[in-house]
Amino acid sequence: MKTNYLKGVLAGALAMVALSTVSRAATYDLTVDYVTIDTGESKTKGIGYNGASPGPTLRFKEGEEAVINVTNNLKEATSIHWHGLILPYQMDGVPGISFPGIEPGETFTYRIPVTQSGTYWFHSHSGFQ
Ligand SMILES: [Cu+2]
Repeated sequence: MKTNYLKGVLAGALAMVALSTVSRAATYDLTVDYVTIDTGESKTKGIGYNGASPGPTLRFKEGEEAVINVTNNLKEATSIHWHGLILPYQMDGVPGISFPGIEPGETFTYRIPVTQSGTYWFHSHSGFQ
């Protein structure tokens, strides 16, 4: 009886180790919005992410796949370029070259295998956004 119990505990522990080595995707939902940018000295209209500028910090772990759903709430096409990230060219976010851009009301899903560490920034690659 006790042996069976120990076997069960061991199997459970092995299953947990196996699960922890599986790379999971970090998923984010981003909206692109018209926002008011307040510098503290002046206010101006601009474009932000999830209703704010600067937008949120996205955190990923090396070895996982980042999934970022970007919904365009603007009245014009937009895009996101992941500055400095090594990624498949279709995910590079340059409209007319690596993908068609994100039209108003549309959602585009970026899928990025995270193969590096560091701190980077993302920005639009559409017009003067
Ligand atoms: Cu850039």
